[in-house]
Amino acid sequence: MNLKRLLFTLLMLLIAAPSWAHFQMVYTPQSALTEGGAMNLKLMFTHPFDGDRMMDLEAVDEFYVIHQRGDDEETRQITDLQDTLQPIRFQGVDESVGKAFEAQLPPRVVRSLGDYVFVLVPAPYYEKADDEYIQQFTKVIINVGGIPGNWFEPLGLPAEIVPLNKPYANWVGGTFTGVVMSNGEPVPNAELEIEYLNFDVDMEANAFVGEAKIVAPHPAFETMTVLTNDQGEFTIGLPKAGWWGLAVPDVVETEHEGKELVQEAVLWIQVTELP
Ligand SMILES: [Cu+2]
Repeated sequence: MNLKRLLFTLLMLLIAAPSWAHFQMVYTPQSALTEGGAMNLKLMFTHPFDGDRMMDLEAVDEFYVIHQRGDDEETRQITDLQDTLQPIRFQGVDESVGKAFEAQLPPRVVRSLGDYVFVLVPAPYYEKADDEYIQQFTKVIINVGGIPGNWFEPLGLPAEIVPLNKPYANWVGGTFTGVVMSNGEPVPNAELEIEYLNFDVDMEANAFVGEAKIVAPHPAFETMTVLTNDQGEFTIGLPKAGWWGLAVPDVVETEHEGKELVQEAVLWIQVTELP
């Protein structure tokens, strides 16, 4: 193979590279609920656009929900959910299988009206390719009955995306604005990665199923990127109904077991078709 041919082949390999963005998921089918009750959530580590190459979620450091109704802080309640977790295996469309967890919430957890901010802090994940650990602070926000609550409240996490629009009430064609924070301070010029959850989730089989909803014309459309402004804010358009994952890599660089640990922020938002 001559050099020109070799370079061309390498270039094609690069172009064909699938999306590398990792997204921790906390999945439930519907974020805007009319009434409370028992809930099932799936916690898996994956590439949501490709729905493949499942990664192992070995352990959970923290999993809790903060509930509030209206601006009444007296209604505020933090519930630890570690004891609702059961290990499962979750399968991607490429038949890769990753360790994951399922949370079976009894009816008392999501019971009254208002917002429920779920926070997952996975144990650091060792990424062999980069010889470093990754830890994604992941939020998903559920509402019951339309009474708002604490959806916009910064939690002071090391890496966090704070919504400036209700994450559970978005129309197709609308926009979503948020602010990237680290320990309650905005992070300017942060790179925000955006991926669409491109497959259905089979809640019984613990698997991504069906056909890809979007076929990307080019790899740059699989993981889209936007930078935060000097106040740490970003705005994205919402072109399609479904779940969209927002992730900010490398918010904090620290150490874990003698290796580099990058702490990252993830927020999931749901977009609804106009009737
Ligand atoms: Cu990856």
